[in-house]
Amino acid sequence: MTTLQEIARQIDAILGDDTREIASAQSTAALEEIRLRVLGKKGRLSLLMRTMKDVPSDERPAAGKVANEAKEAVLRAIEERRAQLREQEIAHAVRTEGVDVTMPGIRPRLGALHPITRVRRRIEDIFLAMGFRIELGPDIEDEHHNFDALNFPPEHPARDMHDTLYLATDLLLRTHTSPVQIHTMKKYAPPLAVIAPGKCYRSDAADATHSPMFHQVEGFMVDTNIRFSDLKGVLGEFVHSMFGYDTPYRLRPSFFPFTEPSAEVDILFRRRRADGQVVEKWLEILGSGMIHPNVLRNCDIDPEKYTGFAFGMGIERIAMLRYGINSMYSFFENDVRFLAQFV
Ligand code: 2U9
Repeated sequence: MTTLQEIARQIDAILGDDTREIASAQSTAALEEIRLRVLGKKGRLSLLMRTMKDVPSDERPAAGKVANEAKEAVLRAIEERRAQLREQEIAHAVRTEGVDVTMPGIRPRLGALHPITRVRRRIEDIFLAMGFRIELGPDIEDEHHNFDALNFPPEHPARDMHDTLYLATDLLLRTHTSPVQIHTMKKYAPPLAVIAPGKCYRSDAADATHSPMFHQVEGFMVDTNIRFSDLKGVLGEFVHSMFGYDTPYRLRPSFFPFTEPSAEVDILFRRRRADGQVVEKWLEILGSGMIHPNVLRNCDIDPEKYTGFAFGMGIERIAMLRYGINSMYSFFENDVRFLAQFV
């Protein structure tokens, strides 16, 4: 016969031994071992619970209560110790892994936009402000969109393999962004005011002023009554926004197959030499003209009803003038010492 007294004595022994062991356990694994030894299937307390049926029935409720309280006490002690151990582990990690949350961070090196991207966006902003919109097109074109529709005669030297990169018969890398404007005029009816920025390709060896891949922004405006004075007004506003309102510019007669009459735009460029003397020079920055009637016709626009002007510029050239860069190589070498100056 087991008595309440006997149960209570055994529980005292369990609590005495095990809570001491729990309090001094050195790891969570050791804690788990103790828990199993006491509360596991064959644990001391579990075995004791099984002797309850031998306790006289009038003492059984009290014996059960004592046993349950003992179980709670053991679990509480384990949880307490587990929390202590966790805190110690963190304190130890902070000490040995040398994490000092008060230390200043390492400043990451900032990336920056490529100077060609910066200048392209600046050009885009100026024309967007004047009501133009942006159209893009593929880098690969056919002869019709790159040459024929633009009024290039069949024997024009630009069509030569020496000047144009052909991928196959009648498949080439566009030599200017003009094909975008052909696509646009065929797709939409006037009035139109569009710029076409993008990459262009020519069969040129790389040197300080040439690159087989370069960037252009071309643009055009077509409506009833578009006149040469509209061309001059728009391009004058562009020159002033880009290079400053005190920059003198001039239009000089020129020739392009796709415009008639044609004009090149020069700006008066001022530069202070190392010896302090200011030198002034007229520099060509873009080409322009009234769109040739043949080009309008090729896009199913009636040249008797509509007129328009067009212009084109090399982004590299504008960037070189704006930043005082003297070689095209700088744009494509990707030397971080050069690029980091534009952050
Ligand atoms: C269409 C009709 C007309 C675009 C134009 C120029 C003059 C020009 C050069 C500047 C330097 C190319 O990058 S560069 O080598 N461009 O001089 N471009 S008028 O005229 C067009 C375009 C499309 C349908």
